[in-house]
Amino acid sequence: MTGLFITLEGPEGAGKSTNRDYLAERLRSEGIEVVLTREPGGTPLAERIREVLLAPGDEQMNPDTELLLVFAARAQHLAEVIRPALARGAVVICDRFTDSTYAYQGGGRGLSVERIATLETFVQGDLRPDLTLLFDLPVEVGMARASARGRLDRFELEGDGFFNAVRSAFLTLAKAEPARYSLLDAAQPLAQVQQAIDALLPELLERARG
Ligand code: Z5A
Repeated sequence: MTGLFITLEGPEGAGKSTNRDYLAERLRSEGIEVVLTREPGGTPLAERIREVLLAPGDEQMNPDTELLLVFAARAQHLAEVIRPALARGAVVICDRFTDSTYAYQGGGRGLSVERIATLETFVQGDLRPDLTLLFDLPVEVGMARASARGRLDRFELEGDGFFNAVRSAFLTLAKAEPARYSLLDAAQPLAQVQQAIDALLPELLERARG
């Protein structure tokens, strides 16, 4: 039995976490087993790697170090949470996954796609998300939402150039794989974003039930 692997992607403040919970509730109310998780993180060890990745510090993190830490956390997460859940037929909803690596370490930091793809294959084998919801919105709207929360993490301290590159990398990924991606306008009021998610539910339920 194989479950369904759904990832939520997008820049900061796009509403991934809010809508991850919403989508999980909608699926659970239909009797589907849902495993909610996130990256970087998702296991105690991977959450410790997340803390290292997000904490601002005096020593600048080398982009290769950042890339390797992201994939180290992912290897643990896949082994402990994602693969076992998919093997028992659950729906896994993951707040960020490898598309974020292409967007942040690739688009934002300028690391090559080839280098990221090599690690993707090494860590994931042929496992890829079945469906990815991309919450797209202008950088300034997302940053205003993220800043309203208070203290900024190491990524949120980057400038507009970094975040515009991240957004543009996400849009390029979505364009390259239209069958996997659903593009949502995350600048809309929450009720409208959730209506768009509701419109995807019949197909998701059909796929989740195999
Ligand atoms: N990262 C990486 O570099 N490489 C990788 O491979 C991976 C990650 C996997 C942590 O991710 C960082 O890790 C991330 C990239 C890097 N960079 N940063 N920063 P994260 O997902 O934990 O961090 P985040 O994207 O900053 O999360 P976020 O700011 O919490 O965004 P969100 O989950 O998309 O949004 P939210 O928490 O659901 O909503 C934010 C606020 O907006 C909240 O008050 C909501 O009530 C509000 N909101 C949500 N939707 C709406 C709408 N439609 N209208 C109005 N207000 C809304």
